[in-house]
Amino acid sequence: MSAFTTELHGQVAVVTFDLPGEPVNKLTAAVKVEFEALLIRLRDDADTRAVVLVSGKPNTFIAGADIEEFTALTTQAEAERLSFEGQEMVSRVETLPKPVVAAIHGACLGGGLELALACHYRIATDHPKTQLGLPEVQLGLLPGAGGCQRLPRLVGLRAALDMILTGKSERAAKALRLGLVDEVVPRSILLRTAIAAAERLMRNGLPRRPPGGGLPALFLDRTPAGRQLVYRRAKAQVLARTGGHYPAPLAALETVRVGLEHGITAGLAEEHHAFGQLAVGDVSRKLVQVFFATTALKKDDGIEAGSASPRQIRRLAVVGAGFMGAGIAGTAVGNVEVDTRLKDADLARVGKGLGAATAILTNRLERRRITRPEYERLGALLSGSDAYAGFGRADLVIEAVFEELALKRKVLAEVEAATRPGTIYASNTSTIPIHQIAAEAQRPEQVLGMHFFSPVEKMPLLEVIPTSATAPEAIVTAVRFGRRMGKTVIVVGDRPGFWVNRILSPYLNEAGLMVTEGVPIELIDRTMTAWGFPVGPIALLDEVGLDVAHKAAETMHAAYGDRMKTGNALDRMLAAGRLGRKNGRGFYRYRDRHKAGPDNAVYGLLGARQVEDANPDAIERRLVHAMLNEAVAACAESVVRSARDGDIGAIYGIGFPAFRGGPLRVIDDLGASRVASALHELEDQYGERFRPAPALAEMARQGGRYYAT
Ligand code: 3H9
Repeated sequence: MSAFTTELHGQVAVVTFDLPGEPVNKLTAAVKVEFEALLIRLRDDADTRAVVLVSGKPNTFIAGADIEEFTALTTQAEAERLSFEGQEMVSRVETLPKPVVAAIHGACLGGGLELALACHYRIATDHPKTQLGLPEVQLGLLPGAGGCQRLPRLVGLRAALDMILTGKSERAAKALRLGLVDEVVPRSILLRTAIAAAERLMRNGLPRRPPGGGLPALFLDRTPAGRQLVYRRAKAQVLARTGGHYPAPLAALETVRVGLEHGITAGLAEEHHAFGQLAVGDVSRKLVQVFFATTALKKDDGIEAGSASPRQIRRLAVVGAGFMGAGIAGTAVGNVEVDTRLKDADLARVGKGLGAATAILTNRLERRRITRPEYERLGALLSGSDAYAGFGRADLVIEAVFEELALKRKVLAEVEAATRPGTIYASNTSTIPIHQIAAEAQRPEQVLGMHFFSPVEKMPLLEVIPTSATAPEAIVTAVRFGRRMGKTVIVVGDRPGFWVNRILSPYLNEAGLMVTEGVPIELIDRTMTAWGFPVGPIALLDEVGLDVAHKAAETMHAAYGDRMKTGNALDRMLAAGRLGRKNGRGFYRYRDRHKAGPDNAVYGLLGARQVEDANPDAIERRLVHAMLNEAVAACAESVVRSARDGDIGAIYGIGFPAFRGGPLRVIDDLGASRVASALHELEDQYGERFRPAPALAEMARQGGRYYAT
């Protein structure tokens, strides 16, 4: 079946791209062949004087090259050829002797945007689903179909680098401001406007565009010295952001540079060469696996497919208006547009919570993500109370009160009394097992956990935790609701700490122990950020709050015994009134809530003397292996349903370096026996907490792996 259909409107051929049997349009090898043949026909057809390219899919223009084809690439030469052929196809659009107009509605990404860039005119709809971007670096690649060449020429060097090096996409309004599209229209008139534009170009010739980038571009984009400055700054920013672990943005920067300094032919050659190298590299392989795992999770409801249907959530209630509760309320209102009631014990707290929830919307308004009328409309969905007024109408209640079992049980009982029998109750606990919270519940089948991460509006993960009594309908409802909040959702087992905090606990404990041994705080953090974590473990403790971390550590110790025993670092820090960033005193010093260097007074407080010759390799080995070992133990207890869920949970929940693919991929890459023998050595040196989990020893014996490939 054909991917393209053509219909003549006067002398304008409207080409509709609708890849049969696929949810999105993508540029597969077969599509490229068909499209090139179509271009020749259009060129030779005397009745056609202009072309409009439009998509037949509901929410995608073109999602880019077919990422699945990348997984079949085995050699650099093959990958180079794929990019070269993409460049050729796109060039044929640009050099078609008839104007081509791209009529863009929905995602216009990667190769899709590169194709649109080669068209002679671009019109986009003002719909939020319309996003234009070059996300290739997020897959460890660079735009390989001419995007590194055409984008800077169209929008200016700085704006192009901002898009290419981060992979972020832009909505239509911003795209118009950048000069990336020529017009923005409502969806209802997209086709009509595109045909009119094609007729105009047919009559008047191609538009002349001023070079992009505005006034500052006069120096920065259009003089060699200015551009050198931009390249240098961009490189420094990339290195600061990626720690040098991701080769793609640097290769993209070099490709853009070659293209602008030595001409488009040299640029295209550099582009397909670099694409070839990156596509068969380990980082890209890992990031592509992460992409497919994330996509698969979008369809996984955590229950046997079809065994229950999600309930509609028209009203949400959140108990606890602290930082987490307010974050949940603000994100739910902003993303799901659901009527939300925030409750706390007194009106002062409720007011503060409503303020914090509204700040999430204000931030979106300021960043022009929403309009003023949308802001007003969303704000009106938020309300607050110091009683359970209105809970009788809630479909879902999320509890986000202090992490204390007795309090959580009390709130559950109060909510059950104030709600209808069908209301789902979710606890946002970070460590306490849900079955303990639900032990006295009247309707245990409606109770589960929804563990959000802080700050809620930014962190991409949600753990949904059913108990053995939770009804499948409640599970699928919570999963779907979390997804509508914009989260990647994993359904995890009801064990203390669930998945993310379970594997984080021994890692943080070990870091705390190191400080009591006198290992420099900054060295510990620097070692782990160099390994690829976004923040080091000690800085993370300060961020989380030492009181919160201490509470969680106690729960974990009680549940798992000495393996999770904490040193006395947190006790002593708390006794000295140090709560971390929130009160400006933690392992680090803070000035105006900004980190201002490690606090050397901490060593005295912990009775430690700073070690002069601490070895980063040893630090890394201890910390990484503590986490890997716990990941194996938790997997063996079926805390996660698959290695995929475990790795995605670690990447999105704690920022485990994505280029390593997740802790379970790391174990596969190193080999279970190597991990086990490193743990044996650590056990000899530091004690039983490093004893390899029985499941790891078993894997080591059998040569077991988590993934087949
Ligand atoms: C590129 O273009 C390189 C060029 O520079 C070089 C050329 C030479 N390929 O996410 P969804 C599948 S690199 C293959 O659930 P949504 C997806 O796996 C590419 N498959 O929908 C899923 O499959 P299934 C740069 C793709 O509405 C189904 O479509 N482009 C691709 O939530 C539905 O996806 C990107 O990185 C693809 N390109 O979101 C964009 N795209 O149903 C990647 C989607 O079998 N894609 N699929 O599980 C996205 O960001 C989102 O999918 C999109 C839709 C926003 C488009």
